[in-house]
Amino acid sequence: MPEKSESNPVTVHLSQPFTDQKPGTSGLRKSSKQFQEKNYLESFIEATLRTLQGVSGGTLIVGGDGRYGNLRAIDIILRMAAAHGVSKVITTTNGILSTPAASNLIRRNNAIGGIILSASHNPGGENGDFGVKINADNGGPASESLTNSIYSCTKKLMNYKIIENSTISLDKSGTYYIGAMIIEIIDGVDDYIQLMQDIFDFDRIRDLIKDEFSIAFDALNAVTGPYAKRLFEDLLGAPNGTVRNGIPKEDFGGCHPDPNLTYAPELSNLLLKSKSFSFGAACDGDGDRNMILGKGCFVNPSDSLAILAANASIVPAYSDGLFGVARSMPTSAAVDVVAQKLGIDCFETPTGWKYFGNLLDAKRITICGEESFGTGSNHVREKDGLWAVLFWLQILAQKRCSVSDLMRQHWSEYGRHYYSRHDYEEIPTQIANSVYRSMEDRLPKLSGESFAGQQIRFADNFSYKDPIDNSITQSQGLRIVLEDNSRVILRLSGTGTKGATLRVYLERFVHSNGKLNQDPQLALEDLINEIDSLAQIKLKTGFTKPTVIT
Ligand code: VG1
Ligand code: CO
Repeated sequence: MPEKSESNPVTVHLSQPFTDQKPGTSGLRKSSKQFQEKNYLESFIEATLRTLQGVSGGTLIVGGDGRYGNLRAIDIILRMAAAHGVSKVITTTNGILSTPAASNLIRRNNAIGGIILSASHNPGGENGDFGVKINADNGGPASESLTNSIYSCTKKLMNYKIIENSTISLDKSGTYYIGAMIIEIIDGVDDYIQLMQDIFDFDRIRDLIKDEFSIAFDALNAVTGPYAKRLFEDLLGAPNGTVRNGIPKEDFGGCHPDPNLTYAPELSNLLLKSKSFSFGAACDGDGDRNMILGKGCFVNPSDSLAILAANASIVPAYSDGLFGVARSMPTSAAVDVVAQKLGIDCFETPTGWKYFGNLLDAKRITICGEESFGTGSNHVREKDGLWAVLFWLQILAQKRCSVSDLMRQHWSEYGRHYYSRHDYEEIPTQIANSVYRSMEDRLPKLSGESFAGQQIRFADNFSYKDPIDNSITQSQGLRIVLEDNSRVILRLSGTGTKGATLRVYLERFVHSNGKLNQDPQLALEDLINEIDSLAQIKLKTGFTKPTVIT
């Protein structure tokens, strides 16, 4: 084992503090170019290490989704962590660590937190995006108060501490030192696979796959490739080649690692057009999102959450029942109906996984999810793409039916929440703000007005009171709710890096005895048209149609 080295930290002085570093969704997400700028990453890491509790003497988890900038960032973080007296950093071979796997490592090792290098579903590479996600000691995304404290720190930061040390190669596992700090390089896949084996019945899934149930998984050249190969091909007996685009690449092979019908066209065509497989799935850049497809059938993420909740007793880890469930506000109420039938609580939170943390920690919920292809449970404190895929396979292994049959059975029992999200990406920020603000201004006057042939029951800007710590979060999205509980919601994205992204969420419930097999765009057509004429989205933005329709 290499000896402890004698290295003293050096202090690097900055000519001015950074101002452009307001962290968004639990971290900092900017262009790769911005992160390559002198002292930029270092300043944010310094502020993080000054703000996190227990840094001196603590253990930290570090890894990323393999995108351009990952290895450089890990090198800098290791040397800065050593300068700040961290006692141990656990990182992974080649720096590959998915977000849910990082969450698991934080929890298993009683770490003070984690630093995950990823801009999630944003494209990577020199011309793409990079990001630093900060996770707390419960394994979940940093709370708003933590990111705000980090931000305040960056604003007055005039220097940072780092140890000059040659770069430690992450090629293979082993133990190293920088100064007195231990660096443990482990295989980032092992602990995660173990966790999945503790939750699911692998034998049953293996039997399903053996019986000519064909699956295709698309890792989109991002972090889940090595995890998926181990799971599906090595352990569950799926043939070689089941995992497509399975080697993480720095630029994700030029693709946009966002698992939806627009950005995962190869897989979508295989399942929806040529109908070549019984089951298809994809995950995003850092492995926390999932898209589920059946032969000729796309599963809307809001429906996916409802189906997981309704069938949770099939999975060994949840066979004793669920404490409760939660969904983000724009997610459809399909899971609410399931919760009602199960007689458990259903919570409605703002967008972003961090809002589920308190409910999970307090054992008020077991399963939760978002319409943005995110589902997860109390096994970690992040959404978990591969966990969701295994959950689906476990249900299908038990029910032995097709994905589309399962969907139909679900709707005929619970009714169907027709749902769609329309994204308008890269709108000039000023225009997006003006669309949003003018709608916000009109909200108080909308109650009682007519909208798509109904009366508006209420219109507001969603605010949330956390049931555990009573903290209040305001302005989380404009909602228009109609008499029959149909909803139209408008939000501005917090994760984009170019211009602004406007999201329009549309939902309408149809009872189990109603029309259950329409195309969602048709079932929602009047809501789609009405919100466009009310908010004048196309007129003001010049877009003729949304960039992405889910
Ligand atoms: C989006 C999603 C949100 C998700 C967030 C982080 O945020 O809508 O549901 O939690 O991304 O996902 P926004 O503000 O762009 O709508 V990930 O996969 O980047 O951690
Ligand atoms: Co992600």
